[in-house]
Amino acid sequence: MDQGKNAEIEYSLDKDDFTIDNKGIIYSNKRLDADINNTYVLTVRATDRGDPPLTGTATVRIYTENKNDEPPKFSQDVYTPNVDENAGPNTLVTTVVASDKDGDNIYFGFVGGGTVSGMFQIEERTGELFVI
Ligand SMILES: [Ca+2]
Ligand SMILES: [Ca+2]
Ligand SMILES: [Ca+2]
Repeated sequence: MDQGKNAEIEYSLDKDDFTIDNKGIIYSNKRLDADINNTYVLTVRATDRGDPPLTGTATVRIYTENKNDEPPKFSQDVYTPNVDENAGPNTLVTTVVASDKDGDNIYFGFVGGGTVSGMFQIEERTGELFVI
């Protein structure tokens, strides 16, 4: 085993989003967002102070764990379907569409609760809005 200077190791890595200190501890420089990127692959390098200096490398693969930090978003703020005035029961009025960046399942309902509002019913899973 090397003593003194040769035993001192300098660490570096190849991504700006992370820093490595002189003990080899890796820190993130920014908030990681699993919804944008759930894997970060870093190449870490250790260099000794020998003459000549020698280096070793390793790959660090970081998986970010998804949390439910994104609300569902509708495809439109306002939907303006037209329905025939004589539309009978079970007429499809429109389908509302929402997506969730976390990949969560989405359930539809009316504000105030429930899937029925006046003459209309919304399908909880599909977002289809019917006359009832
Ligand atoms: Ca997020
Ligand atoms: Ca998330
Ligand atoms: Ca979500």
